[in-house]
Amino acid sequence: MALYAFSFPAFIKAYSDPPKPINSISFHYFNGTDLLWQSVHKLNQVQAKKRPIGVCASLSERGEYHSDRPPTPLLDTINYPIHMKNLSTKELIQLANELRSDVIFNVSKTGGHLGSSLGVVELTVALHYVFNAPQDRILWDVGHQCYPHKILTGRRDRMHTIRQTNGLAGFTKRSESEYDCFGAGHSSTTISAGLGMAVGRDLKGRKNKVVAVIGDGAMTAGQAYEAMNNAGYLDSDMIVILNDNKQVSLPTASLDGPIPPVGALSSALSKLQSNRPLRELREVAKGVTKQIGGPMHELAAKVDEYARGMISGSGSTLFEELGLYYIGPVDGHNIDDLVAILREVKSTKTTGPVLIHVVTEKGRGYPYAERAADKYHGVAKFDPATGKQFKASATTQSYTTYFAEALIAEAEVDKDIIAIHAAMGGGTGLNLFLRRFPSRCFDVGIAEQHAVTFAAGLACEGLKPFCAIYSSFMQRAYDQVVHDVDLQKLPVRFAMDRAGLVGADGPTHCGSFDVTFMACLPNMVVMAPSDEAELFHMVATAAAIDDRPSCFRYPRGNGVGVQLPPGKKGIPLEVGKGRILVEGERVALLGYGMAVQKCLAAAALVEPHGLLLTVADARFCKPLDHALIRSLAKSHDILITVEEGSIGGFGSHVAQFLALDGLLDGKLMWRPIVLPDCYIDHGSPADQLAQAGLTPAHIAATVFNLLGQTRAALEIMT
Ligand SMILES: Cc1ncc(C[n+]2csc(CCOP(=O)(O)OP(=O)(O)O)c2C)c(N)n1
Repeated sequence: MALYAFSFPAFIKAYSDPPKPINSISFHYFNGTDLLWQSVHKLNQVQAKKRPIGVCASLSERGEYHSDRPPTPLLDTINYPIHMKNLSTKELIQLANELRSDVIFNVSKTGGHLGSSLGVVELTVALHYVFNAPQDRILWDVGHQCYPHKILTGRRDRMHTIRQTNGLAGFTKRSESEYDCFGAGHSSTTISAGLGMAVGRDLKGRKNKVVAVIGDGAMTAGQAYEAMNNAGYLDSDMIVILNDNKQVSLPTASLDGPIPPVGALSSALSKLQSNRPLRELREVAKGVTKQIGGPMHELAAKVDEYARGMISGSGSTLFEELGLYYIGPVDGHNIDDLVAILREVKSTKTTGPVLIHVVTEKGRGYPYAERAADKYHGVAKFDPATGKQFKASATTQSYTTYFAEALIAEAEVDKDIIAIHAAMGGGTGLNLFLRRFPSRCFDVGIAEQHAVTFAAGLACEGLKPFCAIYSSFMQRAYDQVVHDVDLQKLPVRFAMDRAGLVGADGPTHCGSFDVTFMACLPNMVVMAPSDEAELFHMVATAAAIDDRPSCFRYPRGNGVGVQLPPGKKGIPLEVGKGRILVEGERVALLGYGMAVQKCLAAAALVEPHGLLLTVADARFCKPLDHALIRSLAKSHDILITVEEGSIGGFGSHVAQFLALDGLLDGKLMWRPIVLPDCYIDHGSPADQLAQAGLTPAHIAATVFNLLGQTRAALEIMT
């Protein structure tokens, strides 16, 4: 780390240089001529378009929003960052305003992540103005705030397809654009990846910059600290931008309005912003800078204020302790300041890792988002003029809500039940639990690993922890599940929401692997409800299992409409016992979890063909119901297992048992239907199911094929 990074002469030189004309952008670190050619081509494009002079103010600037597409005369001339390079500060501000209007209009038509994108509009403009992506690497943590970045990097004309089948992804995605230098969806990865890129650059002898933008929420995860610790040690040049908007957890954490951000980091950041002695120090720095005199002094003061404001003394920050040079806090909506700081950091040689603390407001510039408790973090389609979202009304509640209700019912009668989530109070439904039992609900921040071991500790003390973590986020805490929970046979209960395909969020959020990675653990009870009533019973079952860990998975979406148990209180199931739902002949469909519903629908599809199928609900993957499987295998010619999970899950456990029990040595035909061995892109749930081959029609076609009725199989698929 080099604390001389902001020496005055360097600064004055950097700032007294006029903005570089486009044709002087340095290409010396380009690989080959392709990129150079592309950039020259883009340059020609922008020169060919005449930029309107005195363009009218955007709606965003005037604070007005209409249902129609807003005028964006300046943004219309910008297809790639290179088209921005000659803009004045005033034009950059206008560009930001138009960009904001464009994001709002686009998201109003598609739904998606809005609040976080609005918060980084100015930052995105400043970054793409100062740095030269894609050669300079700009990484967006989580990637949910990248809509302005997508618009400025050649994807504006496809923003109306975002999160839809065959459309743009809702997060950054390497295969989508060279400007998305790192794919995301799960949080807190950018400092690690950025550091890898910085070290890779050094090893290859390149000179490009690496900028990782990470939110204060994402900064709560251990990986971010692991990366900063290593960055401070390796001392490679990279820039970390901490986007501090005071929302650490998803804003739905509480039903009763905003709550203070969880975690000590957040209060430390607040202190950094309000610390009086440090403010005075900055004033001193400003005074010193003024002695330079001349027209530059005000700008110099501004930069120096930021650059020196937090330096050392008793104000040495956590980041500096870790070896990052801290600059901040910077107003993240002030383009002038952002550009000045970024330019300065960019032009300084060998700084080591630098952290720029940028303060922004989530939902910024869209009054409806700013006012909303959730800042319109994720929205359905809406009318930009009124902010009113068009949410489809449903006759049943989400599985998430049923889970919360079931857990509340258990907690009413068992004071030892504790709920834990990792910054996902709304997503897991535990905001409902928090309201009922404020002292028994823990939001640990985006820290799934910690959540699991924290739960293990609670279990050691005789409490009954329920860890509610999305299936895909559970991946991050796997060693904790194995080493801290399963190995010690601690009764931690894992409620895994968003199991199976998840639609618009795509493969990063798809819950494909949980059955596979949970059911291979020796002590774990692994179960999956086939409907919402079963979910109530499985919550009760998990509460009752107090001598070993247990888990259950349930999907995104709403219940199927079955009757709920009396008093909405589940009854513990016999562990390891499945059930037969329909008695048929020749063919048995053995479903796991929600796939049971598809088995029932498939049975209904083949019934008109004179086939009555047996449909069974396995309920448990571990322990398996050996008696049920043996009986199905012996009394049917064909046994098909169906699950919305990866290879290696329920079907594999059934196959293992069938083989060892000798049941595959005779006439039985066994077929597994699982998710295909590939990642399924974002899209509508129906499209995803079809792509996965997991619709009732696919199951029915499998039955027909195995029975030799190939024409019927073809017909049912058309
Ligand atoms: C590992 C992981 N856990 C949980 C989430 C869900 N999640 C998405 S955004 C978010 C909050 C991120 O906060 P922050 O980084 O401050 O960004 P902001 O939304 O405030 O802009 C969370 C918890 C995730 N993406 N990844």
